[in-house]
Amino acid sequence: MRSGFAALAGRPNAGKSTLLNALVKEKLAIVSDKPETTRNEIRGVLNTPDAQIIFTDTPGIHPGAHLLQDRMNKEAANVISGVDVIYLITDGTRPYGSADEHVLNMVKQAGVPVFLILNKIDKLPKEKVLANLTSWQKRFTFSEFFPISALEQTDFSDLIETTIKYLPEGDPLFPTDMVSDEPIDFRIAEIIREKVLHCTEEEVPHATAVLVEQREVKDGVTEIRAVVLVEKEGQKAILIGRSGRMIGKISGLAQKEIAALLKTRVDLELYVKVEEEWRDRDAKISSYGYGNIEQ
Ligand SMILES: Nc1nc2c(ncn2[C@@H]2O[C@H](COP(=O)(O)OP(=O)(O)OP(=O)(O)O)[C@@H](O)[C@H]2O)c(=O)[nH]1
Ligand SMILES: [Mg+2]
Repeated sequence: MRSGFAALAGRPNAGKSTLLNALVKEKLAIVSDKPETTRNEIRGVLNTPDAQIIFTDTPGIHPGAHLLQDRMNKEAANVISGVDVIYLITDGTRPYGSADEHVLNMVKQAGVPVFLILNKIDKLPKEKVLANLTSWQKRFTFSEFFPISALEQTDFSDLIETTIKYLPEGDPLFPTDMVSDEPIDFRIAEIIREKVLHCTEEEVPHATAVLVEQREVKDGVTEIRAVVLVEKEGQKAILIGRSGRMIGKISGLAQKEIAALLKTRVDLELYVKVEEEWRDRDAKISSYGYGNIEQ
């Protein structure tokens, strides 16, 4: 029996969360086309007859102006420092840049085997895949290379079997019937935040936090009240939309997905509140559950 941790690291938008969900065959982490979607570590447990892999998704590594970004980077660094294998996930459609270099330098310091995962090959011609892998190969001695499509691929047995070989021998570290250790209210809040990310543009997605304030089951219906926080009145107006149309759309999309997660009917009440500069306030960031590492 082998068991251990594999971290998914990389620059924002590389497809880390998409890969985590594909590996455990369950949507544990929210996904969007906006960079800096994931804000904290998210674990997904995969059990095979002879191994347990604890995959850990991390926030995209990217220096930024807000304390929130600083804490997200620290969270990623902290995860990376304590695992058995690192997947460096890169967006194969984008050229190697300073963002990749930053990630690579961080990953090198961990001193554990690193797999280069070249993602989004569904959008790449074959010859580019090879050229891209060769260019990465020159920069670091990676233990393994995997060109993948986290979005379209369904069989990851090759990656999983190879990862197991790098894990130490030992008993499972988590219960074998558990896929996620994420608190349910956090998963609900993240689903709502994902719909905000999908429905809004520019600064609004980045300035949004979501907190579930109440959850109660009454006559088979889960009643949930959640607050959507933004930093400015203008952002609040965008989120509410004309005659409440935008928040209504977000609520409708979220409600469906939360109902599927909880397997009950759901009554979701959302309200929008301004919390000025929450992204630069330590206590606020912590209370929303982002970037778990304390300063
Ligand atoms: N075409 C294609 N798109 C992909 C693939 N994997 C992920 N994406 C898309 O890339 C975008 C970013 O995906 P995420 O999984 O949220 O990326 P991430 O690395 O977790 O991003 P952060 O949390 O912001 O660091 C989304 O629009 C995904 O649908 C892939 O294999 N092919
Ligand atoms: Mg992510």
